[in-house]
Amino acid sequence: MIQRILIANRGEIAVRVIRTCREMGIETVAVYSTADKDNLHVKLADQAVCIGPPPSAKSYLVKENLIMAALRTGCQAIHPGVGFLSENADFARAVQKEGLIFIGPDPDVIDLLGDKVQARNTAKKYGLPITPGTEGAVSDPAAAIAAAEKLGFPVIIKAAAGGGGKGMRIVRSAAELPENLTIASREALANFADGTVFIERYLENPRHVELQIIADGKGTVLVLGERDCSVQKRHQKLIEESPSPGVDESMRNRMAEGAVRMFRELKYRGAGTIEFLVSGKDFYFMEVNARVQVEHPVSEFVTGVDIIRQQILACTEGKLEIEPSSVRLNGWSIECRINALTPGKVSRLEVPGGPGVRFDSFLYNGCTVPPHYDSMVAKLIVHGPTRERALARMNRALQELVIEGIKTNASQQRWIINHEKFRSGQFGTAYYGEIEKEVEHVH
Ligand code: MV4
Repeated sequence: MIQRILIANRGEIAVRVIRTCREMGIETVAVYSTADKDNLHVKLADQAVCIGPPPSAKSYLVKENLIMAALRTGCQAIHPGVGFLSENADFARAVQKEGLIFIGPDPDVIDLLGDKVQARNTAKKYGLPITPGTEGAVSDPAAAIAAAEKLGFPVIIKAAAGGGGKGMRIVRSAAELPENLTIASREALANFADGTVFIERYLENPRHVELQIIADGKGTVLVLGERDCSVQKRHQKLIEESPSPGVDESMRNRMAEGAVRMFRELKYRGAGTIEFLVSGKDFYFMEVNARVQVEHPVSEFVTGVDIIRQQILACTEGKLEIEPSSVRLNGWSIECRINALTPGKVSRLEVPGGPGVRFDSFLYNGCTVPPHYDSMVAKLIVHGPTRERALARMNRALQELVIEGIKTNASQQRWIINHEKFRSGQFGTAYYGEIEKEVEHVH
């Protein structure tokens, strides 16, 4: 067993990883920018190293400084958390080159999955349904029109190096295609240093459903159920739940079967997510996220598995403590992300508690939320025997939560979950946009 891990991240996810490491008897080294010197992850870690000024491009994204900090403090591994360098294959390679363990899949696997065209073709090869689309890159306008007419409008142009919604264009007619192709490709080049784009048939208001995977890198693949992440504001997830109200046992099994084949063949190692679009009875592979995700706690609640623990074991020991056949899905879990609408000092904090409630956060009474990073400050997660009971519990927990000194979206979250559309479970990715006007009037 390794003795010490450097956590190349900040805030809530760094705190989450530190907690599991301590339970495993693994020492932790936190890193922090000067804006984060009093952050909770710095206080909870065994040691902390300052890695630069507030802008993440000069601190949390500087690969050499992170690796240097790990070497100087005698770490054997680096956990990248979420965001920042968590899916950066060059970082993973540089970590390995120094003899350190990167807590994630192989750099070549990260590269393959990071290319959405290659990921689609890989998924197809292993029998997963993919959205009807071009087999590879599209650059010529005439060829694009021909392909789109074959697929049928509307279509969506996506960046091969993209993901998470950046650089996408929805196109409803052939006339609009050439200009959008140019814009999409230019945006992709500017954002991802790669202008390659491809085209898919556009599905209106699908659900976003993803499976939680943990694999040992030797062919054993655990599927910890699915999550529904359809409630999103401009590609920012707001609410996640497990199971998905739109997935039945048959669909869950078909998704899992394809996912297991794909992850086994890739010799995938650690935690990962396979994303699907769900439209009625049909599902389509979308992409793989080669990291642990923010919303992993809802899967922890329904399976009872500590995902970070299994991820660390997979990547450092090449083994898991759980048999694929022993995974059971229990009850219903919902997560509300709590985002800061303003930075500042938290003058009062009352944390919800009681049965089936979990609060993952870097907040403490008197802490400061700096303006430089992601606005998410906490995740409120509940578990109950049914969706209805979980919803009642989330309402109760949101009522108990008090955050003063900064503005948050907590009261907006209550509005979103109490809407008839959400309560009925009949919603897709368009849901938030449909109620946005109402939500923005909530204070
Ligand atoms: C789509 C789609 C409809 N049809 N692809 C958005 C994020 C990126 N990973 C892919 N996305 C979408 N791809 C086809 N062929 C709709 C979306 C989409 C979406 C997906 C998941 C969650 C929220 C979304 C909001 C708008 C669009």
